[in-house]
This record gives sequence, C-alpha cells and structure tokens, in this order.
Amino acid sequence: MTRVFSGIQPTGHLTLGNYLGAMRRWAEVDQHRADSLFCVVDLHALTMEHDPARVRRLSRQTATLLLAAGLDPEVCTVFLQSHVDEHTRLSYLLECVATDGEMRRMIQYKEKAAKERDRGGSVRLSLLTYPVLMAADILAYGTDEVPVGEDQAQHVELTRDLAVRFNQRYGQAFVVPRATIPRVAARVMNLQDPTRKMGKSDDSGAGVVYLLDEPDAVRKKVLRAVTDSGRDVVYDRAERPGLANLLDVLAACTGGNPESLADVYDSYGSLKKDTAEAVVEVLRPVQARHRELCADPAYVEGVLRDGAEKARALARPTVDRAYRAIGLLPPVAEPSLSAAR
Ligand code: AQP
Repeated sequence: MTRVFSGIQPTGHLTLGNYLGAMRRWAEVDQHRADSLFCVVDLHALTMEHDPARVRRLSRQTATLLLAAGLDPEVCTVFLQSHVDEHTRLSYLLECVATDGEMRRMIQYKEKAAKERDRGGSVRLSLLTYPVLMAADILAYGTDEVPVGEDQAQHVELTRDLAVRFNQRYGQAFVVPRATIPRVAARVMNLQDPTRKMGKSDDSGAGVVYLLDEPDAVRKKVLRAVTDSGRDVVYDRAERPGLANLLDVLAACTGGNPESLADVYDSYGSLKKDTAEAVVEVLRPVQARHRELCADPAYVEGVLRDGAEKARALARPTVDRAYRAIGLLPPVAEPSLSAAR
C-alpha cells in the first residue's frame, strides 16, 4: 500500500492556505487511499525566535485542527514530531550526506534568514539545517508520497536527492519519495499582497484568513482583498495575481475550475462576495468540530499518544537499518538472564 507522510508546523494559527493546499486533501483523499501519517512538526517551530508557551499552545491547537479538518485516527496516524526520537536520530545521519551549499540554496532559508536579520536578530543554525530534519521526517517512514503545497516542493526535491545519495553510497536504505501538489490552490496568496504566499507567520494578518476566523472577519478580509486595476474578470496569474488568487480560492472551495469561473463573473464585487461566502461555508464544519474537540482535550491527547507509539514502531527499523548501513555498530545487547545463569 502507498505510504503517505506530511507535516505542519505549529508556528502560527493555521490558515486557509494550509487547509486548501494541504489539510483538506489529507482528510478527503489521502487518508482513505493510502497508509498515511500526519505530523505536527513541532521541532521545526524552534528554528526561529519562539516563545515556549506559545509553541505548546499552538502544537495542541494544530493537532486539534487536524482532527477537526477530518483526519480520522481510525484510518491514519496523527502525532507530534518531538514524541518520536527517530526523526532527530535520522536527521544527523542525513546531515552527513547533505552539503552546506545545498542548505544555503533553500528558498525558505534565504527568505526567513533575511527576515530575521532585518529584525536585528541572529539566524539559528537549525533554520539552515531544518530541511534535513524534514527529509528525516519523510524518509523514516518509507514514504512514497508527500502531499504538500507548492512552497514545499524544493524541500521534497532535497529529500529525494539525499535519499538517492545515501542509497548509492551506503546501500538501499530509503524509499525515494515524490511530492504531490494540488491542482488548484497549490499556493494561496496573501489577500493584501498577492505576490506573497498566505503564510501563518505573517505579521499583519489582514491578508491572511485563519481557519478559526469568525465568518464576519473572513468576509471583511475577502471583500477587502487587493485586486488589480482592470475591470473585466479574467484568469491570469502573471498579470492579474489578485484576481487569479480569488478565482483559485473560489474554485478550490466549490470544486470548480478557475478559468471557467472567470467567465461567470462580470464584476470584482460579485466575485469577492461569492468567494467570501464559499470560504465561510468551507470553514463552518471545521470550526464546529474544533469547538467539540476543545471540550474533550483527553481525546486529543489519547490520539497523539497512540499515534506516536504507532509512528515509533514504523520508523525504528528503517532508522536502525540506516545506522548500520552508514557504518555504526549496533549497541551490544545486555547478556540475557538465562545466558548469565
Ligand atoms: N499559502 C499556501 N497555499 C498552499 N499551501 C500552503 N501551505 C502553507 N501555506 C500554503 C501548505 O501547508 C502545509 C503545512 O505548511 P507548513 O506548516 O509547513 O508551512 P507554512 O504554513 O508555510 O508555515 P511557516 O513556514 O511557519 O509560515 P510562513 O510561510 O508564514 O513563514 C504544507 O504542505 C504547505 O505547503
């Protein structure tokens, strides 16, 4: 059976981009057709200046929202990255096959490091190396497919390169995975600046729809979305990015096609109104389920505990095999009681 793995960082409140680009597909498609693992990658949230209490809070909230979005622990595995040591164990081995040049070419590293420097902060070494940890997240599970938004395609490419290099040097240890990117809403853009991705660590929030935004807040943000100076409604991502973003979001929410939807509208106003309502409707059941789950934190904790146990059992043999392959001796077993007698 196909093995699917994907993760989400507890670095901020989850956004419509996370939902349309990744989570919805995990819940509606992937968990039912593949042996799937979905992970709150909390260690990745430590790569930038962080507040420990906020990371704890967001890790719980992110896990709860994954379940609210429809991940079903009966058919998939949901867990926290830091609960499974195999991720960091494997990460070090992969650092021994990755190069510093490769790391410095990662777009997210360049962007986030520049942002951190602009703020006058220093760049954590883990920001440079976190794509290797992400590769470990994926490779530890013999993953075939990684369903992600477009922004993560480069990291999955790196994962493939590391897997191939390790296998060539030290013998077949890893499955070489591939990214699966959604047909629409692969990169939902910021509503106030459609040249930038809608990201959860965005400072202002005015162009970001959060999954837990009240319906009126969603309407306000969509109705105020920056569009382009033209009047006609056409789908052109390069020349009319604001409009194309709204058409993408509407298409993703209604199951339509952005090009054909463009033909239906003759004004920006009606397109914005329908897009706002479509987003409100898509978020409604997620928010309702989130409220129910918040009333039962013990259930969420139980899911995460069982998920970590399952994930550990799956990852350990692959990681142990990689340790042997690269040249590390197995720990010497304690003499058993019967042998000692
Ligand atoms: N805007 C988006 N459009 C489509 N897919 C998106 N994803 C994220 N933003 C969009 C996809 O959601 C999954 C989990 O994302 P993540 O937690 O790895 O990344 P992030 O939300 O981009 O988090 P950051 O890096 O903490 O926030 P920013 O970008 O604000 O700095 C992934 O599959 C991702 O592709």
